[in-house]
Amino acid sequence: MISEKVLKAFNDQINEELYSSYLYLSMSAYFESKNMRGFANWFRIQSVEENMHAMKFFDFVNQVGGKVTLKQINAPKINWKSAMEVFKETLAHEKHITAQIHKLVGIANQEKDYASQSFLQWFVNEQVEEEANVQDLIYKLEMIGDNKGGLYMLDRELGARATGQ
Ligand code: OFO
Repeated sequence: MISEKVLKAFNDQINEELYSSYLYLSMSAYFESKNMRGFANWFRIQSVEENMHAMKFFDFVNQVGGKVTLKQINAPKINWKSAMEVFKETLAHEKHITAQIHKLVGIANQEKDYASQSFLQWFVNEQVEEEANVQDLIYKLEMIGDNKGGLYMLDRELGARATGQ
């Protein structure tokens, strides 16, 4: 049985993950409006993955006998100045999520909740990968600078991303 403290923190995290999904979908819409379909594809898949993260918490809470309580999802930002700005905000957002996951681990430790500690390890590892992937794309965008050909090539690369990558 999950403690009230862990349950509240996990329900809050479901909202964080759903907001992440909404934010990345908004970024996808922004790139669609700029006809940058590869970038739009990358963020659309990112959005689906965040929804899956929310569902992992959803399923876990149910499995351990807790009650999922959904809350309002805040409206995301809708406009950015450049692809670089989008990715810098994505990295900042992922760092925020990493900090939240680490807080959850701390709460699970305090509560001596071993099942939740084990469950959260997947997210700890996932965050390392997510931050590294976004940082890598920022380095590529830095290299590209104002070179439109480079941006076109990156758009093609991101267009090839399929679910689960
Ligand atoms: Fe982008 O990460 Fe969820 O947890």
